[in-house]
Amino acid sequence: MRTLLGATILFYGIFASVDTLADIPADTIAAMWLFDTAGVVEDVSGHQNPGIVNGDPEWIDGKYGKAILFDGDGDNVAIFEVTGVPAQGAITAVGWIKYDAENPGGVFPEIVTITGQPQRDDGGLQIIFIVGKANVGMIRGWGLVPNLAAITDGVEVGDNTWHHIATGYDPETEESFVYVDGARKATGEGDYERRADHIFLGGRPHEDNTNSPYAGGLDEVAIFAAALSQEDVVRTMDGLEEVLLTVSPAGKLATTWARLKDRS
Ligand SMILES: [Ca+2]
Ligand SMILES: [Ca+2]
Repeated sequence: MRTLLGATILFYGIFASVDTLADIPADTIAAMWLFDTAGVVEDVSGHQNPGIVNGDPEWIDGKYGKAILFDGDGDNVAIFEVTGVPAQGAITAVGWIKYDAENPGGVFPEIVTITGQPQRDDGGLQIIFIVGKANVGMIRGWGLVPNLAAITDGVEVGDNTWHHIATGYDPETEESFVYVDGARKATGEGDYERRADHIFLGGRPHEDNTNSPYAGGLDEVAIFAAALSQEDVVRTMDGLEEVLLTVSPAGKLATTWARLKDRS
């Protein structure tokens, strides 16, 4: 009987620790765009980071609900005067991408870009971008001081099906990281301190821009002021709305409001 009781305590102990590992604190959700309403890019995180839609992106069937489809020619989403997204310390960006490696857009298509100004030479930072038409990575301090990078090598993501990407930086290990479909595929070293004034989705909207346009689908993008564990990354793959409903009363209000507006 004593042995059975011990086993029971051990059993619950294991479950409790797994549950703790998978916790995403609500106050670390800095921005969340679900793309479920055509023509509109709302931030359902509870922060005020709505997107301005430039060009003529389409809304397609997404991984969850609808998704935005950039054509690589003048399409992007601009978020100005960003609130809640850290310029230093822990950060993670997640999102679902769907693109054809034969036509990903520009030379270095950027999917989620966090920066000071739209131009690259102010020491802006980029999170989630495509390298060599098929690999994904993240880099910070683009331009004169590219002091942090993690890029996958030989990971197939350009097969025109949905893939989940998570990139970020963990100050405790001083490592940047890239997860593809829930598995860690690249790690980089280094620290960073950059600006987080604006965010661009699908490339940056400045003139003569041939490098950064992204051609492809994008769904369920969120930025966390935290270095998500692998368990947390996997959890976001089950749907961001579920994450939001579970952890954030403010987010719950925001999504409810968005749905009410959809009906009207
Ligand atoms: Ca969606
Ligand atoms: Ca276009």
